Amino acid sequence: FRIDRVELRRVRLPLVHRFRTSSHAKRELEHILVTLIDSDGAAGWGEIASPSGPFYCAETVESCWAVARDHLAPMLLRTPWEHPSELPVVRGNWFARAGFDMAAWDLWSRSRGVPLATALGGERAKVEAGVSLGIEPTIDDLVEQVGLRVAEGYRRVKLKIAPGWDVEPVEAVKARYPELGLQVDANGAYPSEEMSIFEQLDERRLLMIEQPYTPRDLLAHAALQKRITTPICLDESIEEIGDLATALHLEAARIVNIKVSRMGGLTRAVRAHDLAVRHGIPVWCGGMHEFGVGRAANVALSALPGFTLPSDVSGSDKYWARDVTTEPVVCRDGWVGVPQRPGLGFDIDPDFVAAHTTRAENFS
Ligand code: OSB
Ligand code: MG
Repeated sequence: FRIDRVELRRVRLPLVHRFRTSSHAKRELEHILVTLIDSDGAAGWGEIASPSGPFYCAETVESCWAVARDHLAPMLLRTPWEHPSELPVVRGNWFARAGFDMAAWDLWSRSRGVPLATALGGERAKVEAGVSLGIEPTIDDLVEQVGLRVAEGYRRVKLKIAPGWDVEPVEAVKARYPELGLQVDANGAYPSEEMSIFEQLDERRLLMIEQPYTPRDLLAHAALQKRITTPICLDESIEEIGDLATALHLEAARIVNIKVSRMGGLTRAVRAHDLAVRHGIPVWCGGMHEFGVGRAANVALSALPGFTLPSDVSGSDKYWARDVTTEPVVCRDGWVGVPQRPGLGFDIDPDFVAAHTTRAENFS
């Protein structure tokens, strides 16, 4: 492939429901859509789903825009490739790279006439989806949110927790929905010495506890995993394949959340999947409130055999009144169908994208 033109668009959409994690709250999201146009005029789409501020990870929409504009786009314009794994690389900047990698996979799989899921090694026709619920003003608000999602058919719910919002909300949801699969995500909000909260949560039969401590403190996660029987799941800790190898060696987790954005794209997400599978570690696909483009990539990735736990690939309607794709991603009874069309399997809605674009730049 020879890329003749790269288009970058910052697209802003309002969330249907405010989302609050241990570190920040948001009402609208601005992601960067990447379009790669090859010498045959074919277009591949990718999404840079970075949060606006450096709270989940070090990247921001601004940093991604700068790296895409100053490095990734110019490097790609002068570097031909045959497979997405050959795209030029920079250090770090995973979210920015993920948008280019995704667009390359879209192009590549469409040129071969296969669905993206198949191109990645996926085998499933549908993937199980859960929902991730933010911190709500009150426990009643949270229980109401859980009720809405249960009524929609989701059978696995993840609750964001933070110091002061942990055992109580978990108890309340468990009491009201005892059959629901429940897991929690701290986004690294607890000090590495904190054990007692997790010992209390350990008695609540949770599916997993995600990222209790700060990302680089793998030793703290390993110490906690020795003390509790609930599996620890790592998210922010795993950016490079080497991070995963170290975490597995230290037994710092029994489950891994694989995010396309956090791993720098589908190529490395598949590698992380393969390594986890070799170690007998189940994985699931995490989300960054992706628009339809990134969501389609998450669905395709979740079709791989090691993704045996429900992924955060909820239907578009959980996030947006209308998505950037002509058809939304739909979840029925907790399942999302894997598209059978070549490539991402969704078409972009150009007018809707244009109407929500705050900034655009093209490179050739
Ligand atoms: O930690 O998984 C996370 C959203 C933004 C930043 C971090 C996380 C999340 C989610 C949302 O949990 C998952 C989704 O529904 O896309
Ligand atoms: Mg997480």
